[in-house]
Amino acid sequence: MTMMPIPADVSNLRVGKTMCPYCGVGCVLDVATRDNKVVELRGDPDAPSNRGLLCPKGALLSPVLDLPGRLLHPQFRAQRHAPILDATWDDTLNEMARRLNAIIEQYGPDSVALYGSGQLDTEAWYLGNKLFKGYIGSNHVDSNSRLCMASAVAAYRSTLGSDGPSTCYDDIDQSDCYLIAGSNMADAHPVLFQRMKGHRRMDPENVMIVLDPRCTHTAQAAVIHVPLRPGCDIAFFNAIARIALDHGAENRPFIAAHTMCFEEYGYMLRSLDLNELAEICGVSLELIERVATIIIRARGFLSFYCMGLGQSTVGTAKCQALIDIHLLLGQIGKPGAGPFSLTGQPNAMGGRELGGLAHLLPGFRMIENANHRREVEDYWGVPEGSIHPRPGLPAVEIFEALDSGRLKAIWIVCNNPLVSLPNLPLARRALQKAELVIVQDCFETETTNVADFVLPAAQWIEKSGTMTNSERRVARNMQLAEPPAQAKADWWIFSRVAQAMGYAGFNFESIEPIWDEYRGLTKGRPCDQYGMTNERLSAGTLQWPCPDDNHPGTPRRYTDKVFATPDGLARFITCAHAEPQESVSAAFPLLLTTGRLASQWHTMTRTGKISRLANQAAAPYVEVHPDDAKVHQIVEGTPVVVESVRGTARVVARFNHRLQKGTLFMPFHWGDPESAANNVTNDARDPLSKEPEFKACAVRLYPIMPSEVVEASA
Ligand SMILES: Nc1nc2c(c(=O)[nH]1)N[C@H]1C(S)=C(S)[C@@H](COP(=O)(O)OP(=O)(O)OC[C@H]3O[C@@H](n4cnc5c(=O)[nH]c(N)nc54)[C@H](O)[C@@H]3O)O[C@H]1N2
Ligand SMILES: Nc1nc2c(c(=O)[nH]1)N[C@H]1C(S)=C(S)[C@@H](COP(=O)(O)OP(=O)(O)OC[C@H]3O[C@@H](n4cnc5c(=O)[nH]c(N)nc54)[C@H](O)[C@@H]3O)O[C@H]1N2
Ligand code: SF4
Ligand SMILES: [Mo]
Repeated sequence: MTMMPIPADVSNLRVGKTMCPYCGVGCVLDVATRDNKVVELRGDPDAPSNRGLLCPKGALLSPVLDLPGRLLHPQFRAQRHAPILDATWDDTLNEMARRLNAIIEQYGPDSVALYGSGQLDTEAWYLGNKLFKGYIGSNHVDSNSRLCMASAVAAYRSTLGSDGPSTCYDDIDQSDCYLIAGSNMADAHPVLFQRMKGHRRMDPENVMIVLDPRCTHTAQAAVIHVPLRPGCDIAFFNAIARIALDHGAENRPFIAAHTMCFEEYGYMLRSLDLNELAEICGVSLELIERVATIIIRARGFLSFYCMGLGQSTVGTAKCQALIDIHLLLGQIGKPGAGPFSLTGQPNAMGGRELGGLAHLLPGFRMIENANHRREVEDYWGVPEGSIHPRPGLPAVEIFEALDSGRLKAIWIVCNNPLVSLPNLPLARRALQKAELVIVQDCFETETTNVADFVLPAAQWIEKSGTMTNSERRVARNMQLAEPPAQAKADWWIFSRVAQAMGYAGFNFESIEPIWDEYRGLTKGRPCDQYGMTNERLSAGTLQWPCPDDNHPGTPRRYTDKVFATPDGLARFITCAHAEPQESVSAAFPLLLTTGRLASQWHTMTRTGKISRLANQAAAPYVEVHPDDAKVHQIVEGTPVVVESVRGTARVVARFNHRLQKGTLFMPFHWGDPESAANNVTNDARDPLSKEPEFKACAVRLYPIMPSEVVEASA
């Protein structure tokens, strides 16, 4: 193990390992603190996920402990519109328990919801999920992962039988063909992208193909960029598969021995017209054929995908159509090959494992499955029937139900929905109408501003906890600083609220026994973490499945080609192209897509206050092609309105001649009610995954007249 250079003065020094709290790459850091200040920070050279590397967001974490706007005390309003006042934890816990219990008594358990996050550690999120599903009896427990990974989850389950990628980061070094589809890895998963670029320098044969309507930093580094029309991935994947069939490149022995439903898939592919598919995609058939030829010839075909596939009304089908190609070519369950969904948040994978979505229970169990409910009820020691047999409402529907009055109370944890949800006008109205809004965060946010209860949470190294990164690697974060003032770890808050509500089963004083309870529930499940004892996690990281104490962990799944379906066979799913739910019209002639910037993390509660990161993203803006700007009378650098049927965003116009004509791009980081991108975005959802269509909506664009600017700022 490489030791970190220790500062000369070692008095009061706390030294340890922790994960970066931002993206799902899961970089591990060596950190030293003194008196709750970071005195040393570097990427852990021994960590398999980052091998010492960090991106600027991770490298600039030190100031995070002292940023302004920190929540320091519990606060609550005596009634809905009374002023919010500081309170003690005792009073807050008692009053919150009393108000939650009163609502449950009056309207039933079905009237309360918990909205969690892929940024919560496993122990905390496990307790919140247990409290609501096992004790309160409400399955309205969902997460921002619904806005993010839900389509990938649904696609894995329907094709391979279980959620979670089959692949690992080491596959990067063994692949000769990367397809990056709907992911801007250069900005969103930078350390992984560095590793891919490094491998390509060593292996000139490796080809990197990027499928993205925009010419992103990722696309600029690729050998081939396919600038497809937004939303047309299924047509593209089906065209690749059809060309493979035409070349007789399908892997017959693999298909015969390890899959089902190939016939229907093959029949559909043969009924398609390649020229039509190319036209749908808006790229030449020659380009598609070139890509297909490279993929067919690859020894190891590795595909990476993220929100450009998932955040769509056909998000699940997009992911399925890509997995179909891997099954067609037998490019899965072997080194350097497989579909690799990139998780966005640091514990989005862990949140899925512990059942932090409205249709799930811990260990990838399903609410709808009576045996699964019974197993979990027995384990928790609650009476049969405690877990409601119907899945709860998914994220956006929770807010619709608050708006319609069906739900009365919401507890929002580690999440800033008044910036990150689509169709913000509806979300704002929903939280206005709710009878009780509880928000648990580390910082003041757009969402804490409207809360009845504000619960101050510890962040990052102010607590310990466990997280799973994109390659199923589980890591233990060490506490290396004390939370400020009254802030408390999320697991502590859940356990104390549950106790105040009168429930047994939540008497915890540290994370270790919570972890032990949780890992027992994964025993024998596809995401088995039973072998990951507290001792082993203190010494290093492990990849699931890891069924017993001596098991080394599993870098790659399905190497025996036995999939997680009941019969062990993977399923082809036949998918047809469909346009985004909203198409452009005379009134709304432009298509808006949204996404991220390298320097900012989501709603900017931390990265927006760290000057070296904030300087790179000064003000909210929309990117527009100069030709479209001319048509809509937009001058570069001037204020404009982006408007959809749902709302408007007032931002500055920036020209980008690389954008496809007819499309606009907005980063969604800024949450000011005037300028938030999500005032405009579409909350239409994929019918299978319930993930909303953040990546395409119809808008119009017009300049703000100078007189209006003066008025607005007066
Ligand atoms: N710097 C930074 N990094 C992050 C985050 C962050 O906020 N900031 N967030 C993390 C999280 S939670 C997530 S989920 C990930 C997201 O990571 P990504 O998904 O890589 O990021 P996005 O910018 O949302 O979208 C990716 C790309 O999808 C493209 N796209 C839009 N429509 C389509 C389409 O129809 N087809 C295809 N093929 N592409 C399309 C967009 O042009 C965009 O370049 O990033 C993680 N990493
Ligand atoms: N238009 C558009 N909208 C999008 C997307 C898009 O691509 N386009 N992407 C969507 C996706 S993929 C995602 S994942 C979401 C992300 O959306 P959110 O999760 O709502 O965004 P964050 O800013 O990460 O919010 C996390 C909050 O938790 C707080 N926090 C940090 N650490 C802790 C902790 O340890 N405990 C507690 N209690 N709080 C903590 C932070 O201060 C912050 O307020 O946005 C979605 N919204
Ligand atoms: S790549 Fe992701 S996990 Fe690694 S330092 Fe950057 S933001 Fe953190
Ligand atoms: Mo995400």
